[in-house]
Amino acid sequence: MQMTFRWYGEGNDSITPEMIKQIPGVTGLVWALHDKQAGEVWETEEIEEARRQIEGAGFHMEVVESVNVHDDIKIGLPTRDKYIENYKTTLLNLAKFGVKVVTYNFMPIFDWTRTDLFHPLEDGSTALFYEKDRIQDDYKEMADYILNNLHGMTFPGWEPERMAKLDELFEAYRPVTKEKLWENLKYFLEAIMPTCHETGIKMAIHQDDPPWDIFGIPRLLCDKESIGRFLHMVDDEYNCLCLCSGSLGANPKNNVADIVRTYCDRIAFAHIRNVRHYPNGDFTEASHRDCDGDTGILDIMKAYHDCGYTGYVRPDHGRHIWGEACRPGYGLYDRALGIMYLWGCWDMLEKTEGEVKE
Ligand code: DNO
Ligand code: MN
Repeated sequence: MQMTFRWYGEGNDSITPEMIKQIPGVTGLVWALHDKQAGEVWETEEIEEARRQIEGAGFHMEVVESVNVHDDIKIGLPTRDKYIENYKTTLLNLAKFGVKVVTYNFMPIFDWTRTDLFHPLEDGSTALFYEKDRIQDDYKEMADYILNNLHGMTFPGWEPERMAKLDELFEAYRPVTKEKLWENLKYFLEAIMPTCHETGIKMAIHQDDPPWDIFGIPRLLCDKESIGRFLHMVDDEYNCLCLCSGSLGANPKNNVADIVRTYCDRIAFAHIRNVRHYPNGDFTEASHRDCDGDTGILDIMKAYHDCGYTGYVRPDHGRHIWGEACRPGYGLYDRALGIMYLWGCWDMLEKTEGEVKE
């Protein structure tokens, strides 16, 4: 596996590449142009500036997270073709810089969704938390809460410009049934696959987080079956997954290690993190250590190892520990601890591989 770390860029992240350099085994920074709105072309000069920051610090920039998909593509409006053309141009531009994997998601309106960004845990740290009952009611209340707690930081999927038009967005998505959303995803992928072949870039879809419908809007990638449908729908080696253990793991019925084993050859990028469930359907994010949550981190690592996974990996969210003031879920300390846990599992699997048990 190739270890990476998500970095929000100079002036947009309190963590510097020099700090990340001191985490053992991290070779690449997972990056994006965070000022870009969905649908805009990422210009060569802008990518060049990102290269200066990332490669200048000694990291590769092969994984982008995310090039966001414009709502018109998800809704299936006639204007989608223009945005698809822009997407292809962005892929062509990214390929000039050696980008190999582009992560994206197809969640309508909201990206990942939580009701508490700093929920206290027993050990005095805080973590992202989802309270099931609160998501059933007012979407505006939840969006306001999230925006007010980002303390002015940009957060992909929660752009204030989009959040200001929430009613309009909900109205625009009204005719989009789950089946229509599947069709729109297929249309998008079929349109860009030739560019992926031309550039060698794999498209890696992130699962829906949480993996169920929220506020009455459909979500597609939620479990083993829907992931299978997705891969089969556009059966192309460039149509891949960013397999997110924490997103899928929010549903106790998902066996993430089994999903890894089933679709390993189509996983281009792995997000690894741990989630703990409560009997009432709430969940909290937890440390990466297997016994701190219910996601089965050890089984997942074993599954990747058994499959001979050579793709990219990153710790996904971390808790907020040691008083670090950071983006929700994206501090330095707990993600660095997470990486060391993942390496610990992996190194031991490597060492014991092939050893005959007495
Ligand atoms: C959350 C992330 C997601 C992910 C997007 C991919 O922290 O895992 O926001 O980046 O869904 O497009
Ligand atoms: Mn993720």
